[in-house]
Amino acid sequence: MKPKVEALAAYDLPIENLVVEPISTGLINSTWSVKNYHQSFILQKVNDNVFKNPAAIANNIKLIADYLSKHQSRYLFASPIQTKSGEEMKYIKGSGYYRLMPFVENSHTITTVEKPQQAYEAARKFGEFTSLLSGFAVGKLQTTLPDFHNLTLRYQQFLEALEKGNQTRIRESKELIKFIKDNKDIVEIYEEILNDPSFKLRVTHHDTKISNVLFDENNKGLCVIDLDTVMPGYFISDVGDMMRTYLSPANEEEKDFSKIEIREEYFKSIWEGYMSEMKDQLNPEERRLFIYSGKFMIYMQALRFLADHLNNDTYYGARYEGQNFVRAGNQIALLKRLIEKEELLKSLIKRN
Ligand code: GN1
Ligand code: MG
Repeated sequence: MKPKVEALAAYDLPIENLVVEPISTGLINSTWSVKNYHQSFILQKVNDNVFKNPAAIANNIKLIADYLSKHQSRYLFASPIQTKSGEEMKYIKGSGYYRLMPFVENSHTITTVEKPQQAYEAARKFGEFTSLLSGFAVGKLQTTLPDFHNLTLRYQQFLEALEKGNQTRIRESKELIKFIKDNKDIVEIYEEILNDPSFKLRVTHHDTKISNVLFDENNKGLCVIDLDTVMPGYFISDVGDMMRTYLSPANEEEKDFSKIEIREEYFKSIWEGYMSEMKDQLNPEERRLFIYSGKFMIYMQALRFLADHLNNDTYYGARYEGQNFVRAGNQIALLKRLIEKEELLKSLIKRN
């Protein structure tokens, strides 16, 4: 049996009539749509090279589902379906961990942000997720990816790649390497945050790209999905990745960097949407670093892509020679444009 079929057979479904189609999204996990005559599901394979402890994911999702059903029963939450033997995931030897979720009826996802309203809705939903869980003891969540957004460690890994990595690639990346080193103050601010008691650890999604929000027919946000990286974190991770992925009309794969820009009205929408749910939770010290969030996440992504390029693409893989070099250059171009507009963006949210 093929691994996918074997995984589906673990569930209480008539597998004969299932139509399984791949849904292309992330770089890390694989996702399929699974349908029969009456029902639709989402099947996902968790990349266990990256997530070494998939049981921690299942555990976290269950804790959150239980909390929300008790305290926020109206919140729509797509919990994974249990297998016939009551497991949250099915392990297929030689392949990995699979899980099945119900497809939320009348929902759709989008892959690019083309209207400020979409940025607003997504930011509102990610803010709501954290805010609804503000009474949940965040320490109960297990860390599904240790040091995922630990910028200090990411910087060290980048320095290691400079020592041990592909020498030719290191020589060719001189300018990008210099930019990363010249902007190390972004790492230093992160380290100040770690030592600042006003920065709170909250339930944080850590992957706030637009395709992780379900929208309804009227393009209102329904709920957030893909909860693998939900763990204790700082708000800068969620707001920062929204800035990284919603502000520019061109995404991280774009080779023509002249298409990368910062759209101010989208920035304002992220602020308004997020604050509509989080204004009572973020304190002034945190708010002061709202724009820093974007710099933090873009810089970290640039660094990760570049380090991976220098390490011969062992983490992200590459569909063409130099893909991670292009991605790193793209993120650096985005960061430069954000820095150019920083004062203007500050003025947009100053009165709020
Ligand atoms: C990965 O899984 P996916 O593709 O949404 C990565 C993120 C990066 C992103 C860049 C577990 O996310 O941190 O921001 O690629 N996730 C992991 O596209 O490494
Ligand atoms: Mg993800």
